[in-house]
Amino acid sequence: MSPKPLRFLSADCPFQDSRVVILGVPLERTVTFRGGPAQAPSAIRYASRSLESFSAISRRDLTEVGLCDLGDLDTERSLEEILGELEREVRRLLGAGKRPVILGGEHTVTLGCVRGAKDALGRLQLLVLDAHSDFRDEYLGERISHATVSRRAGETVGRLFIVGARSFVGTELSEPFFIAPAEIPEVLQKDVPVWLSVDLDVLDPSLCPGVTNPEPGGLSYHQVIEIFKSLRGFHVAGMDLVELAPPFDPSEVSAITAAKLLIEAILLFWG
Ligand SMILES: [Mn+2]
Repeated sequence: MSPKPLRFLSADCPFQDSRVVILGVPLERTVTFRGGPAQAPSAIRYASRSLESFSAISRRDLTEVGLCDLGDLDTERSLEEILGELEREVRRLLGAGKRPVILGGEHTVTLGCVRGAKDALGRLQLLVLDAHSDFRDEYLGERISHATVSRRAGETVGRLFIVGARSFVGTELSEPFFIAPAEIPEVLQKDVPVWLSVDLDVLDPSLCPGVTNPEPGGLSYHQVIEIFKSLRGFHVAGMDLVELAPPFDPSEVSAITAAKLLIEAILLFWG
């Protein structure tokens, strides 16, 4: 017998035939409040097994997408090496015509994603769903950190929009790229690929308490689904889903919510 690795629900398509490719990046390096993101990829895969592959929202089934799960990137090395390999992987996947779905890990993984995507696609716009602005230039002496990731990723991409933010530093609030969900179709360009970064703390902590930095006053599950729906008609090139901290939700509802959001996103964007 050969042992069966833990895979995301319905992710049994061989790589060469796949359209959507899941890659876990259990990165937990610059976390400052409370830990757990290293356990997130496995927790999301495990939680996905409790869900149906059919979506009542898009009326499509995950088994028909061509979903492949590559497992996890090796994170037993320097942050720079991890982000470098992630960048190469995202570039390789996009170059092969795949849609990468990256499971963090802390939010810093978005930086590797957008570097690879920008390289592969030339033009890129970044849409971040996050309770936090993550817009410091430096945090605890680090320029690359979960607390600076939107600034660094925005510098890479050039076009950045953040939805759901309710935790700011100083005068950031007046920055024009903090937008309301309804503004998404107006500000995104139809002819430029979109990278979508979903920090689970964009959801209200009553719905998803198992995150590294819970922030009250968040979006509902259905508001996030409406945001996904508003991206249909745009060219969503890939996405990441970050900051789940499984130890802080023993009910596992947070991991199930993460898995369910992934199913709906994959089917709405690429089903
Ligand atoms: Mn956040």
